[in-house]
Amino acid sequence: MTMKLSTDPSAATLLPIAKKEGIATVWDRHRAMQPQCGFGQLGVCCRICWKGPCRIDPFGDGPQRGICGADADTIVARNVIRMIAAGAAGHSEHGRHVALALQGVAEGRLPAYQIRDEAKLRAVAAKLGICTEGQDVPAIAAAVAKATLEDFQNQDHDAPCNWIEATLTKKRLERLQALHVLPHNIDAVITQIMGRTLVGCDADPVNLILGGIKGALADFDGMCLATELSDALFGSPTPVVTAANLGVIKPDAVNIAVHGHNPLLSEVVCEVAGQMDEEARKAGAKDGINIVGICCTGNEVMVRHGIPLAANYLSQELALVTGAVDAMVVDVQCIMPSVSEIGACFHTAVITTMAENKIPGATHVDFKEEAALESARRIVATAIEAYKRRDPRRVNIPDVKQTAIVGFGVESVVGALATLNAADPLQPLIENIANGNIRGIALFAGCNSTQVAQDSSFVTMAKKLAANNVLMLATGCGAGSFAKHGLMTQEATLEYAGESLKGVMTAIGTSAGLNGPLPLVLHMGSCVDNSRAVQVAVAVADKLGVDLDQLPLVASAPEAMSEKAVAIGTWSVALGIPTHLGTMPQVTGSAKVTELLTQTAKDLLGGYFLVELDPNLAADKLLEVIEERRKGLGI
Ligand code: NFS
Ligand code: SF4
Repeated sequence: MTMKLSTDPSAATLLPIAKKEGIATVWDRHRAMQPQCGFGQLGVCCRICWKGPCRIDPFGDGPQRGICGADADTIVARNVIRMIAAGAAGHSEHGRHVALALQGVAEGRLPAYQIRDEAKLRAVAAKLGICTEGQDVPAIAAAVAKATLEDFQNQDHDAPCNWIEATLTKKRLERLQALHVLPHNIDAVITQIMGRTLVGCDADPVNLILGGIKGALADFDGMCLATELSDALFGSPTPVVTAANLGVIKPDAVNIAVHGHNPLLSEVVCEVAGQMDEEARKAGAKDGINIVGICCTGNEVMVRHGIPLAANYLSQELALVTGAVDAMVVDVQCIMPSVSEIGACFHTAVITTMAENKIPGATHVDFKEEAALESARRIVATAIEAYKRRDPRRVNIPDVKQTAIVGFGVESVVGALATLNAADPLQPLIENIANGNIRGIALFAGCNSTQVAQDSSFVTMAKKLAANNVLMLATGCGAGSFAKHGLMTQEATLEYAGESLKGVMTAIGTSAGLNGPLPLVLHMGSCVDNSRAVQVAVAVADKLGVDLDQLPLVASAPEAMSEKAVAIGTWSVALGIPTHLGTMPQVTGSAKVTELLTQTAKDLLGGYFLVELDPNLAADKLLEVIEERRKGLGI
C-alpha cells in the first residue's frame, strides 16, 4: 500500500514532473530511509560521548544501561532537552538579531530600517515598564532594545527575564517561580542545558526535564521579543486579502521566493524589488517582479504586506520544480539542503544570506543590516539575470491557489472586537465563550512532516473543531496549510463553522467592515508569533481573574517535526495549555519521561502533552478537554 504523500493539490501536479525529470524530493528520501531506526524513534539512542553510541534495548533482553551507566530515562530526558535547547537557540538568535537591529535604528546606524509602528513601540515600552514621557522615538527604541538585550545578559538568577515577566499572568509567574523554571537569561539557560547533559552530569530525569522546561520558557521569551520588536520595526499585521499555493508564481514575472524565518532580510528585499521592477520589465518580464513566500519568512511578509504564500515546509522543493522561480533567497531555519541541487536542475539562483547558514552549491550574498539595501539589490539583480536564462518549455506552474484573509495580530483582533464594544473590546469574546457560542479556542502551530500526508491532519482537525464551534488561530506551516486549503476564507466559515460560531464570526466580521464573517482560521503569523496567541489568552485570563490553565484553550501541532516545535510545545505545556502532538515524540522509550510530560505536568503546571496520531480522534480529545475546562469554570 502506498501512503498518500500530500493532500496539497499542487503536489499531485508536480510530483510526476519531478519524477520524470529525475529529481528526488523529500518524499523520495523519506521512502529510501525506511525502515527508520527504532532506537532513535524511542529516543533511547545516545551519542553524547565517544564511548558510544549506546542504545537501550526496549524489550528488556539486551543492555539496560549505556556504557557510562546512563539508563533509558536519563538518555531520553537528555536527548529531548537538547532538542529544546536547539529550538530555543534558533528562536532567540532570531530575536537577538531583531533587538540589535532596533538598537541600530535607535542609534541611527541602519538607514534601511525605521520604526514603522510607533504606537507598537510605545506599547512595548509601557509593557516593559519603561517611562516614555517626554522621550523621542529613538530614545524609546534605545531603552526598549536595552531592556530586551538584558534578557541575554542578566546574571542574577533570581531576576526573571524582562519579557516573560511582562507577558504572563501573575499566577502563572508565581507557579513557574515556585518550580524554579523561570529563565533569567536566555543564553545562560541554553548553555546550562548543554552543560548539564554532558557525559557524567545530570542523570535525574525529573531534574533534566525541569531544566528543559526552563529552556522552553527561554524560547518563549525569545519569541515574544522577536514578534513584538519586529512589529515595531516593520508594522503590526492588519487583515489583508492575499493568496496561497504555488499558483501564486507568475509565468511572466521575475519570481523571487523568500524562504526561512527572519524578516530583517525579506522586508528589504520586498522594498528593493519595488524599486527594481522596471529593470525586470526591461529584461522581458512583463509582470515585473513577483515576490512569493515560503515557510515562516513567507508568513512574516504575508501577514504584514499581503505577499502571497507559495509553499509551506514540505512543498519548498516543489516551488523549484515549477521551473519558474528565478531566485530562492533563504535566511535561516527549515531550508532543506536539497534546494541548491534542485535549483541547479533549473536556472534558479538559490541564494544564502546568513554567514552561519550556507548550503553547498548555493550562491552566498552576505547580508549585513548596515548594508541591507546593497545586499538586497544584488539579490534582486541576480534574480533578474537568472530570469533571462529561464527555459519556458520547462515551466509548470500548477493552476492552484486559494484566497486567504490573513494578518490577525493582537491589535487587529482587538480592533475588530472594538467595533462591537469600543469601551471593552474583550467583552464580546468573553461573553460568547461564556454563553457557549464559542466552545473554546484552539491554536494550531507547527510544521509539516513526512510522517503525515502533508496538511491532512491540520485540515481534518480544523473541520471537526469548527463544526463544534471552536475558534481557531494558526501560525507557521499550520497557517500555511490552512491558507493553501482555502480555510482562511469567509466561504470556509459559512461552510464549516457550527451555527453559533458562524453567528459570532459574522457579527465580528460584519461590524469590522469585512462584509461578512471572519475567516474560519485566523492567521496570526510565523512560528515566533505564537506569542501573539498567548497575549490574547493572557488578556482574557486577566479579565476573568483566572490563570491560563483554566481557560478552554488548547494547542495542537498535528504535523510537528522541528526541534523548535519541541521547544514551543513544551512552553505551551508550561503555560498551562493542553498541547496535542500528531506525530510521535521521540521520548516513548522512557516510561518515566513519558509520564512526566503527559501526566505529572498536569499536576505541576496544568498543561500537558496529549499524543494522538489520528486527527479525528485528536479533535475529539481536544473537544473533551475544552468541555472539561468549561466545567471547571462553571460555564
Ligand atoms: Ni515553525 Fe517556521 Fe514550518 Fe515548522 Fe519550520 S517553517 S518556525 S519549524 S517547518 S512551522
Ligand atoms: Fe553511551 Fe553514556 Fe556515552 Fe551516552 S554518555 S554514548 S550512554 S557512554
